[in-house]
Amino acid sequence: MKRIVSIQDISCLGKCSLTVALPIISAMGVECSIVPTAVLSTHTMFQNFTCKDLTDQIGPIARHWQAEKIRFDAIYTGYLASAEQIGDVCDLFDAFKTEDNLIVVDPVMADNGKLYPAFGPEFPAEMAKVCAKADLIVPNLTEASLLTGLPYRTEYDESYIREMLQSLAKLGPRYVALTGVSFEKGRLGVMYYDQKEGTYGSYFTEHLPASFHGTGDVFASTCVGGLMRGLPLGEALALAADYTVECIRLTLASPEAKWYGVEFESAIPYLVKRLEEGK
Ligand code: PXL
Repeated sequence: MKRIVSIQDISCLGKCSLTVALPIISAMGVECSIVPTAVLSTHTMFQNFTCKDLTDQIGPIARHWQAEKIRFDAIYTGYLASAEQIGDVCDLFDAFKTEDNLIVVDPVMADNGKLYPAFGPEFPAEMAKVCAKADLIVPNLTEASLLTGLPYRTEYDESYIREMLQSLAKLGPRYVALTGVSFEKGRLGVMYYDQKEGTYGSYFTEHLPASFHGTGDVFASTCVGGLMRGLPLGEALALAADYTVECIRLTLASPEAKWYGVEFESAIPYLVKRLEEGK
């Protein structure tokens, strides 16, 4: 069985980050170790959330694992709690990177044109250092704009997305997948770029008329799980997009769920079936 480590926060309520990554990656038949970057009462879209930053645990956890000669098939980072812990996360990458494992960075920090409340304007430059060490990054358009300095647009064409992908690739990662891309009303998806081969790909699916918290984490977790199950990047991204849409579809009936995340649990049988069909 493949083993990965996911580095992101525990939001105790409001399905996102580790409370989403763990069950999804486990359901995909991949062992998921964790390094919690912080413990929060809820994600940061709630008012008055509590947050205990766990920066001081990252180094000791990594050193213990090194002493135990632990190896990971992938390292997957999501929400990092502070600029202070960026150096520790980069050190962990250096400690566990091998010739054949994969570093996947979801540079979680912003959406809809705005940084998340816990981050200051210096944070995107710090996140760029994490992206520089990745094999694959999966930003949304807001994060991509903050990482590259290119303008954030809600109306664009394919040349803007290609420019964004190339600019992101200059940060370092071989593969870049931009999420939340839409060239046509009613269709939403992902466009990706392989810097080494100079090739592009895309996958679009239904754009359902709702947005829920935590869907970026559902997408990234599924993509990592798919890659670990041996899917090529384009298929892992397509599975991630399809599963995310399925989760949203199942959640549409309860619109009060907006800040509480999607019903990814109910869609797990769909995910497992898709994996089985791909064999
Ligand atoms: O879903 C991304 C995410 C993860 N963790 C925390 C967040 C957010 C987005 O707001 O606040 C704590």
